[in-house]
Amino acid sequence: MATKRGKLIVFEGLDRSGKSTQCARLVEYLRQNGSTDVKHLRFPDRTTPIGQMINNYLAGSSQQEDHVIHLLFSANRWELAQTIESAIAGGTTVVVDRYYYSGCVYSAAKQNPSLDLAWCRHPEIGLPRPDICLFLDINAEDAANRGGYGNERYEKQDMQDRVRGLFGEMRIHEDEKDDIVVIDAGKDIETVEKCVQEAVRVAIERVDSGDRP
Ligand code: Z5A
Ligand code: MG
Repeated sequence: MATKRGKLIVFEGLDRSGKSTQCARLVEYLRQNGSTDVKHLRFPDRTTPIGQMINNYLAGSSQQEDHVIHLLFSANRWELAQTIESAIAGGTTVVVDRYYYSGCVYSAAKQNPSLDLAWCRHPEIGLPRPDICLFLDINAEDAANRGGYGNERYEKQDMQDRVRGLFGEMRIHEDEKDDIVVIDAGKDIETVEKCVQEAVRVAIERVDSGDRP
């Protein structure tokens, strides 16, 4: 029998929505209960030379022009595109903490007139398409209850408010809406985890039954 292809599962959402927490839990769950290998990635991948430039920018120790840093974030995904494709083709499921959705909304939130969502989406075209993007949705009050922001460049309230609005636009966009499942991330960690597992189960079945190429 032919090996089933792996799936590409993406976590997205605002800061402190619980992406890294749920990503790690899902990887563990799939490793224990799934029948495939699982690869865990996160973007930005700060370990590559491009990722180190991004890290320095986020930490505030270097400056980058808005379009340049946008393209570096995108390049950081393209660096791993072939790895993701090969893993999936070989039957390994890939779980990713942030993807091009973050890439688009954080850049567009800067309000640079020549850096709107459409411009930001362009360099991401052709990246492996997620089988599901789990959007962890949290309101401002619940997010605030999870503690203050860190010291990185985008961790400011006005930026986060614009990011929230742009994520809202992206979630309903014609090109994205079929891939996105919204999860109420304001619930406790275990409840969110169960919702994630159920949404992933449905997505995996859809791929395996041929409903999604
Ligand atoms: N960025 C960009 O501009 N362009 C791009 O292309 C990409 C990213 C990919 C760094 O990202 C920055 O890069 C980010 C976007 C920009 N800027 N900002 N702002 P990052 O992924 O490295 O950011 P992070 O440090 O991982 O933080 P985060 O993603 O904001 O957090 P999170 O992963 O969503 O949350 P968490 O670490 O899982 O949980 C946060 C806390 O809440 C923690 O104490 C948990 O224990 C707690 N938690 C989690 N879930 C719950 C529930 N359900 N209830 C109560 N408490 C909870
Ligand atoms: Mg995180």
